Amino acid sequence: MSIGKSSRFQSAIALGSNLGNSLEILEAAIIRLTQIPGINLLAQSSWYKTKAVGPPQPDYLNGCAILEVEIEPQVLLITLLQIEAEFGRIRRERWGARTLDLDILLYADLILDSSNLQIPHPRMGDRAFVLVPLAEIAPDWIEPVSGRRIKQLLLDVDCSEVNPFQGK
Ligand code: PH2
Ligand code: MG
Ligand code: MG
Repeated sequence: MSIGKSSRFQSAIALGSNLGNSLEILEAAIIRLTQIPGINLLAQSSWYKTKAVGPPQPDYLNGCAILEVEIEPQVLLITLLQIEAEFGRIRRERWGARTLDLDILLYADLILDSSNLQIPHPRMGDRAFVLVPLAEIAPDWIEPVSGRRIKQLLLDVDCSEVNPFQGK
């Protein structure tokens, strides 16, 4: 796959928050993404309340979005990190609580393994908090490492701790 200047690709991203007013933060982050030149929002999942995976910490709100991007993966990563910082994210322990986490899950059918960025996200296939919202908006996207559709990957994870978010 070549990434020419005027090319457009679809990228799937995961959003998560478990510190502060997570709903407000996530909805503001979506709006912020739409303001970035070279990013268009194509689809947004609903929000899910999910039990934290990793060290003990509060439940998360999670969701996914499909972006149409005219920027390369490394530029998209920098953009997402900047937005996380704008929302007050401080990086402490790995997998610890955070106001905003924006992860690149998929970028077209690209497989990328660089020191600071792996695409597809290496743990997406194990994570119900990613697959449930992603299956809502992109069930037929083929994860290029496994060659399996998102809706197929979803069959192999336990979704019991990923619940539609009710409260507003
Ligand atoms: N993110 C993590 C670690 N654990 N657990 C849930 N439920 N949701 C997350 O977004 C999440 C997590 C690291 O990024
Ligand atoms: Mg993450
Ligand atoms: Mg992250």
